[in-house]
This record gives sequence, structure tokens and C-alpha cells, in this order.
Amino acid sequence: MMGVISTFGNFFCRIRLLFIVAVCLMIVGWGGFYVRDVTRYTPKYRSPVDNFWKCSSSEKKSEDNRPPPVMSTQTEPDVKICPVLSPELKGVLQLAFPPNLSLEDVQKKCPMVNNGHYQPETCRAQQKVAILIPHRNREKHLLYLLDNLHPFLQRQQLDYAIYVIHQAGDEKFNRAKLLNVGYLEALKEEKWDCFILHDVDLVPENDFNTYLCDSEPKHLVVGRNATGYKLRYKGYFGGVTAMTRNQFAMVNGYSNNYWGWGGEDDDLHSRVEFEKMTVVRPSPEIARYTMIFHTRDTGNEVNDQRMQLLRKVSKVWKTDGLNSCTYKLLSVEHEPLYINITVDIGKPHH
Ligand code: UD2
Ligand code: MN
Repeated sequence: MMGVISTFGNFFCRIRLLFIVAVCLMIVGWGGFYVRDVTRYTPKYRSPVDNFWKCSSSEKKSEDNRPPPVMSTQTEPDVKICPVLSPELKGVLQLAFPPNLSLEDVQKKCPMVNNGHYQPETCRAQQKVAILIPHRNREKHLLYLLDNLHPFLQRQQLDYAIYVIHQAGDEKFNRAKLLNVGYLEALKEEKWDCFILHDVDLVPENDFNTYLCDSEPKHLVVGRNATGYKLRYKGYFGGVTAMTRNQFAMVNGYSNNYWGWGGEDDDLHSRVEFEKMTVVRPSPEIARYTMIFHTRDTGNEVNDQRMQLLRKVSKVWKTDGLNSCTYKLLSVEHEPLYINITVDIGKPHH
């Protein structure tokens, strides 16, 4: 009899223990989900990598949830992941703009770049980064940018490629549409994690300004030489901007309707706000650029309609952007130092 009672006692004891363990596991599980949800839109600047994981895990429109390359270590288990801050960084840089520089000189300096693409040899990069540069008739600026940017990006141990999107013809320049084309065409080649939307004339002055994406869209130009290194205005989002593949898709890219100078960067900023994302910036000592001096280009006169366009962003952004970007691809050439996309983007309809 005693034996039966103690067996029963043991049995109930075990059930109770099992029940307590199950409740604990449920609490831990719920807690985990809650923490993941609240961190999504925390507008604080965190390290790009911590954030990259959060943002890629909460991708809204991602068509496939394959983790970025940093996770796929199964195939090459011996390769280490590169640190966020590479040991090769120098900090403030001595920029050089030698008057007689040639493309051959830059090619000699960058033997490790193939078809515009580079991957670090000793580690696996954090993200795959595509640099998109809208371009027409700024050959000298492009040369100086390539000369400075390739060594800069290699010191950051990035897996990157440089795409130059060249507007064919003499119609008004459309920086924003060219960047949309760059995004769409670059993704036909590779599944880039991060896009850097980059003016041709801006050269970074400090290599701690990492060309990696964050959980929120990142604006990399706090200041530049010509404006006393001060942020021009609060919502300023032009020059150089980093967005993940998904952040850019979420805002439907840029508007295609800004022909000529101005407004397209403010339009993109509004889209980011409509999607409840917050812009992050590196510290002002780091986010510094030299803009190579230039005057306004012919074919890029101030866009008089920009204020009107900016007033109706909320109404049109879902139908004007990546999903309505039509163009005629004229050529894709893999030069040693960059991928040259030449495109006919049409003209303003009015
Ligand atoms: C500012 C912004 C820029 C953009 C522009 C308004 C900064 C540092 N930059 O640049 O991001 O918002 O205002 O549209 O605030 N380009 C050519 N060929 C041309 C014309 C333009 O290649 O004929 C490209 C080139 O990459 C250039 C960019 O478009 O850097 C912007 O044009 P910009 O440099 O003439 O205008 P800027 O300096 O006022
Ligand atoms: Mn400029």
C-alpha cells in the first residue's frame, strides 16, 4: 500500500515539475517575441551589424527569407566573419586629386578589383553592398571618386561592387530615376543586401564612415567642406545614403518624376517617414565629405516643379517609383573598376 502511495506521489510530483517547466518556457518565448517587436523601430543609433540582423529578420516584403551571406558559413566553415570596424581603418584621410590622374593609374592601384567587384580575402564580409552612382558628363569626378573610394572600401573589408548609371542623351538629368534603374539592374546580377546611393562628386574624409546598412535608412553626409561641415537642414537626405534592399523596396524607391536639380532627396525622405522609418547618421566628426568643386551642369537646371511634386508625395508614392520605372537599357559593360550601365530613361511628359 505504502509503495503504491509513494509511486503516486512521485508521479504527481513529476507532473507538477513538468507543468512548471512548460510555463517557464512559455514566458521566455513570449518575452523573446516582445523584445524582437519593440526593437524594430527604436530610433537609436546602434552598431550596423546588430541592426542589420534585426532589420533583415523583420523584412516585410522579402520574397525569400534566405539569410544574408554572413550566416551561410556552413559551406565554408573556416572563413571568419569580418568585424564591423576593420583593423585596416586609418580614420581621417589625406585626400588626393592629382591633376594628371588616369584610369590606368587607378586600375594599377586596385589589382584586386574585378569587373567592378571586390571581396575581402581573409574574412567573409558583413553585407553585400552595391554602390550606385548616377552619372552624366562628370568623367573627372568619377575618376577621383574611384581613386579614393576603392581603397576606402577595401580597408573597410567590404564585399562590394560599384555601378555607374549613365544617362544617355541630352534630356533633363534625372538623378532619382537613374538610382531606381541602378537598384533594379544591380539586383539582376546579385542579391545585394545594401545599397549606397552616391553622388559622383562626394569623397568621404574618414574611413570610420562605414558603407554598411543599418536597421533604419542611414544618411552618411552630415557635413561637407562647402557648407562648413554642418547638416544643411533637419530632414536633409541627399548626397550619400545607405538603404537595405528591403528598406528601398518598402518606400518604392525614388520618384521617377524629378527632372533637373532638387527635391528628389526630400521626396525620398518623406517616403521613409511614411513607412515609419527613422533616419540615422554617424557622428558629425566621421560623416564628413569633400565635394569636388563644380558649377550647375547644363541639362540639370533647377526643377521649378519640385515644390508642387513635394506637396503630393503622400498621394503618389505607392504608384510612382520602382514599380513604375520604365526605361530602355542600352548597355551593361563590366569595366575593370565599375559596372557601366547606360540607359535611356525618356523625358518629362509635359
Ligand atoms: C545636391 C545633393 C544631391 C542631389 C542634388 C539635387 C548634396 C551633397 N548633394 O547636389 O544628392 O540631391 O542636390 O538634385 O547635398 N549628375 C551628373 N551629371 C549632371 C548632373 C548631375 O552626373 O549633369 C549627378 C552627379 O552624381 C552629381 C549628382 O547628380 O553629384 C547631383 O548633382 P549636383 O552635384 O550637380 O548637385 P548638388 O551638388 O547640388
Ligand atoms: Mn554636387
